[in-house]
Amino acid sequence: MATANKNLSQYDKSRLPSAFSFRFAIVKAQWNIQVTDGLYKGAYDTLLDLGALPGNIVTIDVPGSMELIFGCRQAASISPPVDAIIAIGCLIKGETMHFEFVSMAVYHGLSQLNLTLPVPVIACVLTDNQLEQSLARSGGIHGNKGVEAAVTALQMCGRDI
Ligand code: DLZ
Repeated sequence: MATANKNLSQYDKSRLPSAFSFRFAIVKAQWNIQVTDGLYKGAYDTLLDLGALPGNIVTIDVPGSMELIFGCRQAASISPPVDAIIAIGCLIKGETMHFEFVSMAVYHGLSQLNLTLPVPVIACVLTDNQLEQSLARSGGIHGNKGVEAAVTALQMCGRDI
């Protein structure tokens, strides 16, 4: 899982389907907005680059990463339906156990959604010790995890349950 010294943002467009006919939701947490803005831009621009239409990308803002779970449930019920949902958040470790509890709860909640919703939910939630690590992965020296999430979302589109 280590990503040190790797740029995560490279993808080979020729090996991916077009996103033209698919609809996406991006659910974005406002905490650590500097980071989630960068992740959002990476995901949004990549979906466009892969052929998605701007009108087929729905954005839902939620306060913090804990609320991503509910936001994704909301996204799964919009009409016309979306084909994939990207959850964007950034959790940064503080001095208490809060980080551990929230990180576990968020990833557990998003996993549960993948077991219950008819649409895939892609987790793009950074869990870092320091802000600098998150900045490096949201458009910095380690690329942009939002780009990776958009590619993953496209790869998960069109799969019937
Ligand atoms: C409360 C809190 C803290 C301390 N840290 C973060 C964080 O680093 N990243 C994040 O996305 N959200 C944080 N939150 C807010 C919680 O996700 C949530 O919004 C509140 O606990 C209210 O449910």
